[in-house]
Amino acid sequence: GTTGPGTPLPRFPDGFLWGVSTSAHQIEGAAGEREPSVWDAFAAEPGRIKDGSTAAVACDHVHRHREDVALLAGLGVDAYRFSVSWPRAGSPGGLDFYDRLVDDLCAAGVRPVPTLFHWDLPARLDWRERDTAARFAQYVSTVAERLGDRVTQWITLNEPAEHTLLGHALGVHAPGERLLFDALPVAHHQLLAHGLAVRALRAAGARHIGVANSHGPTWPASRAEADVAAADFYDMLLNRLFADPLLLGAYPAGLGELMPGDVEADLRIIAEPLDWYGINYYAPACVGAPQENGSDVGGVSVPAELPFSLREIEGYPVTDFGWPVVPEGLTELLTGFRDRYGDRLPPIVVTENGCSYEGLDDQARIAYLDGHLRALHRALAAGVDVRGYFVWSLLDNWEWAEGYTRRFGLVHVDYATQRRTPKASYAWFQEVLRAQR
Ligand code: GBH
Repeated sequence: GTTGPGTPLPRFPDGFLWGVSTSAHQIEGAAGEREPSVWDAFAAEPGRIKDGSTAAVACDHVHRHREDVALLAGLGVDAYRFSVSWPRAGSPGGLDFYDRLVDDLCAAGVRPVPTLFHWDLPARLDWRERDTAARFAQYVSTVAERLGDRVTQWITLNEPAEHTLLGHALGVHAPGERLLFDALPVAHHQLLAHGLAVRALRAAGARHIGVANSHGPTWPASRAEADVAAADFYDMLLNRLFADPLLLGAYPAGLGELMPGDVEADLRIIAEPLDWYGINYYAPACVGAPQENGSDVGGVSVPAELPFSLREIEGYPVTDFGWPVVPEGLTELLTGFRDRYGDRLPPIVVTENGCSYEGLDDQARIAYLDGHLRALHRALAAGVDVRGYFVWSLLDNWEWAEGYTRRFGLVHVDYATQRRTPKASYAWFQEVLRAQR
């Protein structure tokens, strides 16, 4: 054939940014050296985490970051997307760790790309409170003052959509609230926090500011009117609710009225211009009308009282997590974004893409990444301005409610010994990067 892992990938544009991603709570450990986050409290509740584990140690990255930076340098990536833990940054000496990490990355020739919030809210705070947005901006200023002399590229939030849906509406992530539609203020406050953070970063002289939003095409379960309507509703909640305010300065019709505060004034803050727009893509969602018993797909159970249900996507291979492998969904997503947002859309960076498979000889991960890079290239060929691609993830890590049972890394981690072993996919990606130079 002419495609697939056997044939070389097409050439990506000069200056295309190649990277890998992680997040603080999932790799850092050293939980005793920071204040508690909502995830510490959540994981301590029996039955919340599949294997009963916590992220207290995780990959012990805080004490092993030198080794992990060496893995990044060996891989040959241009950039490393990590997150700053707000609970650590707020603890005495907490920013010293990021200071060292950034120094080590710069010394290794790897561009640091910090995300300022990746779900690990300090346990004393609550996104239902408007004030959390202002506190976030203060924390962001502190980080920018400390790291801004070496960090040029920033990400405000990771996936406020998933944090709202999974953490506050459905209760399968921290803080474990099941507010259903009463979770909408949580979305608004995160978006407001994003806008205030953009202002704080600009005030500190930052350029190259973006966000990392979770997006995917929404496929209706059938052509039946009820399924099409449910899919459109889901698309509004997961995609447009988070992209429209940032890119168009408006909520999708009907949602603004449900948000707290002076929404028009807030939207002017939320729509602060961005230098680039980050998209995390894993798979499309297949959505149909509500079902009598709700739905349970891909680790997310949706109760019957919501006006949609998630369905399995048939006819595609699935990862160990059960998520379908649909590379063309990435092309569809990227071209769809260009079509919807037109010249309001800044350059796109794919800030996460990856899959969970067991094993060191992870040919299925190679096939997944290869297929998605070709799909991204098709979007480039169709004229979408995509400037970079980050694999999720550098290391196997603590996969939230799934604990240590899902392995997304290019590098295997033996949690008993903390030994890191590069997988076949690490060598493959290294070769891809070499060939693109
Ligand atoms: C990201 O969330 C997170 O940013 C990251 O921390 C996490 O480790 C990583 O992904 C892997 O989970 O409909 O069956 O195809 C991703 C949120 C929610 C995206 C479920 C994919 C599809 C499930 N994901 N979704 S399915």
